[in-house]
This record gives sequence, C-alpha cells and structure tokens, in this order.
Amino acid sequence: MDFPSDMPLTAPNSPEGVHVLRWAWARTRPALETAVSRLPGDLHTIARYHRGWCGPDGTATATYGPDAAGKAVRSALVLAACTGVGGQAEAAVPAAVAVELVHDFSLLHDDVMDGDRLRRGRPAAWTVFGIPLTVLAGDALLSLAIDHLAHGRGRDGPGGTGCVELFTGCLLELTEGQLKDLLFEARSEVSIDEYTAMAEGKTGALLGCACRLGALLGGAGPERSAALGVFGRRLGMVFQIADDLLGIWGDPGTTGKPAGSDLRSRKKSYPVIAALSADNAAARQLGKVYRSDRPLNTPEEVRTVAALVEAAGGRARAVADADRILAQALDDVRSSGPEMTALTALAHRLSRRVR
Ligand code: GRG
Repeated sequence: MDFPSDMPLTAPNSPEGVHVLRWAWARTRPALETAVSRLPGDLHTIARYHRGWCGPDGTATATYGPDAAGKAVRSALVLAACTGVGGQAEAAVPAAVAVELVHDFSLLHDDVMDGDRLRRGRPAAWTVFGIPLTVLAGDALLSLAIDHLAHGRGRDGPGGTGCVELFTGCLLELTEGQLKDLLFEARSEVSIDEYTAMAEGKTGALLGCACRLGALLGGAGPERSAALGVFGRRLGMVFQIADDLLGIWGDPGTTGKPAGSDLRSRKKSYPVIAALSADNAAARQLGKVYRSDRPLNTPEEVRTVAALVEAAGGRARAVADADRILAQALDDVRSSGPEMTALTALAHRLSRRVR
C-alpha cells in the first residue's frame, strides 16, 4: 500500500480505517525494507518481489500498483494497539515488522502448498523463482522475524519481556491451523466448529498476537494485553470469513486472486460449509457437486455453484456470523479502554473489505 509522500499522516485516532492503515504503514515500511535487506541475494529479491517492490530481476519498479504490497493489516494492529493503550508507536515498530515478515513467509509457503499461481495481483513468487528458492525465502523471512523481534523489542523497555515467547507460541498455532486446513481438503464434510478452530489458528492467532504485542510494547499489563489479544483473534475470524466471501464473490481485478478458485478446488470455506449445513434443495444440490470430483471447467459452471451457495443461504449466514463476531470483538475493545478509536476503525475496515 503506497501513498503520495506529501499525504498528511492522519493521527492514529482517526475513525477511518484506511487512515490508520496508511499511518501505520508509513512507520512500518522503512523498517521492513531495512530488515529484509539483511537477506542474501536471491532471497532478498524474492522477499521484495513478494511485496511488489521490484520485478523478477530485482529492479525496483513503479509498474506495479499499490495493491501489490499487501494491506499491511497486521502491522497496523500492532501499532494501533500500542497507541491505544497509551504507548508510543515507535516502541512497537519491531513487532510490526515481525508480524509482516511472518505473514509474508506464510503466504509464500501457502501458495506453494496450494499451487496458487496468483498473489497480490501478480504471478506468485514460486511461479517466477521456482519452489526451492521460494521455500527458502519463506524460511529466511520466518527466521528474520524472530531475530528482529528478539533484538528490537526493547528487552529492558516496557513490555519487552515475554514478547518472543508469545510470538513463537503464535507460530505453532499458525502451523496447527494450516495443518487443519490442509486436512480438510481430503474430507467430504467439515463442521462450522471445526472450521472455526482452523481459522482461529490459521488467521486469528497472528491477528491476536499482533494486538497483544502492540499492547505489551505500549506498556499495558498482561491482563489488558490478553484482552486485546482476544479482540484480535475474533477479528481474525471476521477477517477470514470476509476472505472466504471474497474468494467466491470478490472482483478478481480488486482481490488480485483468480475468480472462483475456491469453488473450483472445492474448498470448504465458511459460506460453503454454512450452505451445506442448511436443509433445503440448493444445499442438497451443492452437496452433490461437492461430493463429485468432476472438474468445474467453465466460468459458467463456477457461477452456478456460487449461486447454489447463495440460494442455500451460505452467503447470508457467513455475513450474519461475521457481523455477530465483529460486534463481540468491538465489545472487547470498548471494555478495554477509551482510546481505542484506531483499533475500532480497523475492525470496521477489515470486516467490510473488498480485497
Ligand atoms: C508459522 C511455522 C509457521 C507455519 C505457517 C503456511 C502456513 C504455516 C500458514 C498459512 C496461513 C495462511 C496463508 C493464512 C491465510 C490468512 C489470510 C486471510 C491471508 C490473507 O491476508 P491479507 O488479506 O493479505 O492480509 P495481503 O496480501 O493484504 O497482505
């Protein structure tokens, strides 16, 4: 996410989520670039390419649109939580960098695991640099994330203690969430509860960790930080459901992902699971499609399956459930103190995202 260098940086208590994202990215991006510059040769190029900062040959280019850099949601949560508890954003920048590095690593590996060829509107890194180097670049980003947090957390400053342990615990949760997701592929049925446990690990853990780290580094005590961690986890659930909705009904030109790929691969995403659990004719028809292994070849076929998910009530239930979880998350921040405008703005923005 780039923006003109003369753009005024709105204070982090702006009620507009987009301003909070820009404010946070202006603080995170330079530190992220510096961190990534520690990587050797090709791995540095892959990391920069993945962020949309350069082309395949490493040449910095302005050709790629701002979306190629990613939305930088996780770093914004770190900094908003930090300032929300009364801290100085600068104290939390190393944690903001660390969560973005882990996020980048997880996307690099996820694209390899899923065989996804498009990421942030561009060819996924593995299709450009090959699988071995891309996997290694991911490994390097993960190592860098831990190293960056360990050395930059202000060990003697407020909240420094326990940050690395929190972070590594989150990594284990992420791994478990991803494992569940991968195992879902081979199953014909997945319940909403099973999905929720998977999404809490795959997505909620890192968003929760981001909020908790930011709060700790802003000087909050363990209880308040943990409460913000719960908020982040709930928000992660909302974010994942929104991601699943976009995976079916999003505009590929905006999401940077191919249209209907989740349905083509018969992914058990939230709207699909919700639709399959309904008791109506569309749900039964959808069940037949999901049990068959006949490829969905044409855009028309994909549209028909999307219409079945909608007719069975899967889309409406996903939206309603995301709204309910968002309301719970917002209650969490309200009870966590009065200075939560930035986090609240981010929560609204992430629940109504279009990419
Ligand atoms: C942590 C050791 C360890 C392993 C991780 C590969 C893996 C195991 C986990 C993958 C988890 C994953 C891909 C979760 C997806 C979460 C998600 C909704 C991603 C999309 O995030 P956005 O929309 O992406 O913030 P941008 O492009 O905006 O940065």
